Amino acid sequence: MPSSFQEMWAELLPLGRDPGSGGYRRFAWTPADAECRAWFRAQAAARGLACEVDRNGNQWAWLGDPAAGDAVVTGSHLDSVPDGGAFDGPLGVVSAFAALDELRSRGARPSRPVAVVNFGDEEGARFGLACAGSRLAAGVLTPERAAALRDADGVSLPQAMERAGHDAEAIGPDDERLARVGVFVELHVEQGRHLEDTASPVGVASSIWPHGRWRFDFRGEANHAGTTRMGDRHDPMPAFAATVLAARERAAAAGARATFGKLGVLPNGVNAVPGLVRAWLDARAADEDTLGALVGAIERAAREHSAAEGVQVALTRESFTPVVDFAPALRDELVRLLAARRAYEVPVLPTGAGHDAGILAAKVPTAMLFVRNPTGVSHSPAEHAREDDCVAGVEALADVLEGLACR
Ligand code: HGY
Ligand code: MN
Ligand code: MN
Repeated sequence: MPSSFQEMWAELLPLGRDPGSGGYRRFAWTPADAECRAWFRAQAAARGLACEVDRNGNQWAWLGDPAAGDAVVTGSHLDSVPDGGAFDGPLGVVSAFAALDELRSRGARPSRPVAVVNFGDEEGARFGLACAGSRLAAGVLTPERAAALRDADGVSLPQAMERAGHDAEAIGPDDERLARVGVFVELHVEQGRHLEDTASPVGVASSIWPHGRWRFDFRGEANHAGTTRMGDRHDPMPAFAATVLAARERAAAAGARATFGKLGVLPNGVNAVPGLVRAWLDARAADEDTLGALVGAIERAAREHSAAEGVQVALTRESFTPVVDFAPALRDELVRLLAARRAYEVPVLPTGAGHDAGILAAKVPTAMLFVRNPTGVSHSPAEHAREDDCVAGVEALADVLEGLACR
């Protein structure tokens, strides 16, 4: 293990960690996010890399001249889901700096600019839209729509950026910056157990499942829990509960995923029949037809159960990310580069998790490396990767950067 990895990891570990849960709450444009960004700047400075923040709040650390173009870029994100793990995102950023250190110790001399990037607000935990930083840069999220995104306190994304000291006037497509990127490689902890079932610490991504987020508003009539007869109620909760069960059944039958993981209830009183249940569905499948059919079936179930309970239901699609098939030529090149140096097989695997690499793939050649996760658990404090697998990840990333940038 390059000692720099352990040092960086140890410095980052306490930032934004909740002492109660042990999970991370590194939400975009909060003080915890600012601490992570300061950490990134310090790592860039320690290596003499020029650090810049782009118009959408993404951080870049440059080795070589950014304006030269055709850069080899690597990195990931530092923000987290509520009570997230230590690895989802940070492993890619720490490994990126460590891989640059490894290149230096190998005496490798890049002939192309190399950059480490920290994309802002990848998880969308605060404003509801994942990969906001890369979506803005790629023009997939417009500044107008970004201005309409609000956190739980009603603060908009641009307002939060301004409050954190970023000029949000300038947010929007960043073709000029993306045009400097010749290739982007994101290393990420695997969010599943595929690699654990193999002898390989590192794999290469083939594709990202299409996925999206849908908001369901079940509206009924708030009333007294003790005096309202069961037959007189317009209670959105049973309609919601039946929809959750339908979603589980349909997703299991389709080999897909459906999750209601976030919920708001009004008035949210123990002794009140709710007037509103607002629930967010995260749905994913291997292909868009299956996903469309799944969400359609869940919507039909929600409507049927709502009608039976005498409540209204409204559906809003808050985000959708189409299937991403990573460029086969680049993917194969990564496999070749690793196979030439490493003794293990290099599995090529799809993922159901979203990534900035998936957003960038529409604009630049993009690839991903996955590092083995012994339990597969992610988006939880229990998320883990073994230290020797993290070392293998750094070495693999260094192999890839050397192969791409030093020829
Ligand atoms: O939600 C996701 O798939 C990702 O981890 N942002
Ligand atoms: Mn994540
Ligand atoms: Mn991630």
